Amino acid sequence: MRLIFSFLAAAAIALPALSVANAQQTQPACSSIYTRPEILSMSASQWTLTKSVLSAMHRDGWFAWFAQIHDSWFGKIHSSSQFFPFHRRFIYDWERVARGYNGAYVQPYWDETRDYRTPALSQVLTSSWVGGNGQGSNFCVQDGNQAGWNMTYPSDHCFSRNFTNNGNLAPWYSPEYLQSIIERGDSMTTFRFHVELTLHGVVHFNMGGDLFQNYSPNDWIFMLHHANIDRLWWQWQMNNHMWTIEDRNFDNTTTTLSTNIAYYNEPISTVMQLGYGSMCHQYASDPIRPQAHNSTLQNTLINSLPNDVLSTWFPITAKLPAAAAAPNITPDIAASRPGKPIPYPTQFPQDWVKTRSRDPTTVNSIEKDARDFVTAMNNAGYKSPG
Ligand SMILES: [Cu+2]
Repeated sequence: MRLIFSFLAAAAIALPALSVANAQQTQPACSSIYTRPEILSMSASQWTLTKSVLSAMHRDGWFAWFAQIHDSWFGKIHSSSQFFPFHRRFIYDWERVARGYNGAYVQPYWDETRDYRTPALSQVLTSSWVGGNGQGSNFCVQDGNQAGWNMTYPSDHCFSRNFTNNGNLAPWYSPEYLQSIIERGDSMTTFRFHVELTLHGVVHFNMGGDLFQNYSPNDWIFMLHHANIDRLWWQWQMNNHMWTIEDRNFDNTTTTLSTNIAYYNEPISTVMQLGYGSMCHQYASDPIRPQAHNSTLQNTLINSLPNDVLSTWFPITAKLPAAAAAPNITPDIAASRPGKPIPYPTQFPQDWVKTRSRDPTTVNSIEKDARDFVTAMNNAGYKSPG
């Protein structure tokens, strides 16, 4: 009886893989999956444990270690096909080290789109969590779990943040826009550019200080942020893109699943599918077993947008039956708020675009897409629950 039961349990774990085209998978299914929570859903004891692991990792030089790798490989792991696979592997590596300190550590993510209207007012950026803007002429951070830290990479300096807009930050990107990107990203290049140059870039740029530098892993927000970016990639993968990787590599060759991840020298195929090999994590909002029903946001979109707007900006949601609605697995905090028009997102200053040697034409076209989206939604009378 026990044998039969464990066979059934193993089959249940392997089952999600059958729902996606899976001929590419050569690694074993994980025997157990752990769940990365949204940071604000962590319990007080989980947060206490997390803070003590982070302090120990700082004491032992791990912040400097990860900052140095990210800095050394910066030019190869951004604006190329390495962006998603490298950062998935990198966050996993961080989490692996942290779990060596305490096996109960899981890397949380920050759903930044929840706080997109007024990011500076996010509870995440308060003294109870990761702290807020830096103080004084060096913008040293004085509150939160990294308060008063001295960072050693690339040289001794206080841990700093320097929020844009005189410390107020400015609107980031709405959950609706990220959903639209996921639904409209028909190739890895399109999807990657849209994520990298919108939400990804704006958080680094707007927070300033260490997070703005090539050694951004000095700020633990890096891990929260990239876990969230990884979650968005997973959402896209679950939309018929599990094995989509074609995109330009840093050496201008076309990437395949056997292309190595920068620095790690392991094939990209090893990190593609959560639930296999070393990728034994899932995100609280997006369990590996796919949701069989619309999300709260998708139902809001179906119920409030005219068909032409819906099919232009949300081609996947447009095809969903409204009747498929069911209670969401994790309650959508944003959905309980009164609706308002979507604000236009922050743009990158042109000189910054140039100094980062990103292609200004691409940046401009993506920022225009984000503005056109807001215009179309607001013209349709859409009220964002967030
Ligand atoms: Cu990076």
